[in-house]
Amino acid sequence: MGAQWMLAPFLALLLVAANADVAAQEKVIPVTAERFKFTPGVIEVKVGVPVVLELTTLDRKHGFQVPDLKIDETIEPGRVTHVRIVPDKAGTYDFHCTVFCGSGHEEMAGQIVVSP
Ligand SMILES: [Cu+2]
Repeated sequence: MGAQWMLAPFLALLLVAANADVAAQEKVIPVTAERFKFTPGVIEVKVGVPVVLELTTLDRKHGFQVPDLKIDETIEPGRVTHVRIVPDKAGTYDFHCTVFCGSGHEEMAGQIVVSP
């Protein structure tokens, strides 16, 4: 014991800072799901700019599917589902809930708009 133990807390701090830095480079877009909508309903991103969707639910289990981007996730209560997107083509991509959640389930949908 001695100098090594004194250094340990500093090393830990440096690692945390490094991780925060990496995360800060990617734009995080929080998206909430609830009966029977997603907020925001329109997610705007840009070609070539990676984003991380941070999906959470306010009530029960829902799904998040974007067929054209091959994304198919579930959103569980108490959990955060991360979806990383690197848009490579401009366009409008529809998404919808895939877990039946009640009378408005069919309308639970939105769009990812990728601009050039
Ligand atoms: Cu739903």
